[in-house]
Amino acid sequence: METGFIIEKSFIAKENERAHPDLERDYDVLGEQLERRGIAIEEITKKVQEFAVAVPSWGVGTGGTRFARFPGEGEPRNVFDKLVDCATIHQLTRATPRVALHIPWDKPENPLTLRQFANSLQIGFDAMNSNTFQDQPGQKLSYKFGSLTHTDRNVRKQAIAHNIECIEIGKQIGSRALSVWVGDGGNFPGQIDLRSNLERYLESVKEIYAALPGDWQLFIEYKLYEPAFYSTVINDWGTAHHVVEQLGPKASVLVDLGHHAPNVNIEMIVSKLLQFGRLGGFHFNDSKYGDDDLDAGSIKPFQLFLIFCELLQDSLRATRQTPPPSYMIDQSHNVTDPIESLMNTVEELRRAYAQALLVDRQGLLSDQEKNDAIMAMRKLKKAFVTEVSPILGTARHRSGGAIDPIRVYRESQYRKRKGVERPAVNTTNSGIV
Ligand SMILES: [Mn+2]
Repeated sequence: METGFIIEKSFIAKENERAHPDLERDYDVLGEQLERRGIAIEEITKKVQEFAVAVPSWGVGTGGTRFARFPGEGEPRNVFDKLVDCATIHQLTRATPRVALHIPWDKPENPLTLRQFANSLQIGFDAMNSNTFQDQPGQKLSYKFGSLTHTDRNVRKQAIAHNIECIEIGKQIGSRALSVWVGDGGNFPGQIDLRSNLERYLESVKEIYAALPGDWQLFIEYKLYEPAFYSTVINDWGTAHHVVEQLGPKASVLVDLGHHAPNVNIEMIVSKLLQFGRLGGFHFNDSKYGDDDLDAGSIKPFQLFLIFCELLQDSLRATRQTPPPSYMIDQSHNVTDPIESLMNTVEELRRAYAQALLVDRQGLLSDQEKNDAIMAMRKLKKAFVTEVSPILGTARHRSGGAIDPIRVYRESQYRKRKGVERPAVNTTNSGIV
């Protein structure tokens, strides 16, 4: 399998040489400022270097809306092309060593060939994502009126079998988790008996759980609405929590940041799921109105920071959740170059994490004990407004990545070259439409 154009290490090194003197100065100044606050910058940088997040294979193609999709230049035509794009993101950011696959969009003819190809690119695989929210060509029964919850047992059986197939493929490529999200629900009051709908779901998902290998995790993703506009079977974290409790220790709740009503306090949900030991992981993205799937931190960076504060707080506890939550991105890119958007998101996630690391925890605890609301809030704000970019650039540089990934990506002409290598095809199934 050919990779086509790949950005040379020497090219990144040359670009870094140009950016390094300024970065070093900024890093030294920030180091001094943090030292006055009793924070060792080196420790923060090391932790940031270790922060990793999985990229979604479906995120490297241009997405679309209910209205249209505007394909970009040099889009990946198949799963191999997608892996090359994902590996490029990891090469420049050094933060995305794993790719989450979506079946059947990425269904490999030979999983072992795919695994070897990924190995050659020095990336691995994250969670498998099943799809029973659309019909595939040649599929026997339709999911128009549901999948795992369908009133017809044969449709449910087909959807269960598909999820088990995802596990089987995942086992061969080295994945350790299955994420299940269903679009099942109703558009009209009365269309669905809400209670028996959830009962059927539980019956189905128990069969999937039974097929899960011992060292695998099952992530249950909830969503308030869409594609169904009136009711959804797993509509919120409470329902998802009930489901994972029914299933067993290998099941946990997946929080997709876009799957809530506007203004919901997501950091509070995160705190609770951690407390219950049931936070499986995240699908990071951002939104203004609904499940907009915009780049993380683009609309509500403070919320993202507060979520990382909760994650960090749990990780410091003796009773912290094990295993720790999995970090994944789930975005759709309609007006940007998907590779740039994903690198932008990776940077914003590391930024929120670095800012959370700067919170004066002892001071905050003491403010909380004294019920000093204003000082407690100001401690969070102080960490949030710290410009941590020099830490992010230094972390990438030390790990062999680019100081400025988007700049290096643009300078390399990667997209243009892929445009030549990958003539547009009409059958692309990348992106969520
Ligand atoms: Mn998601």
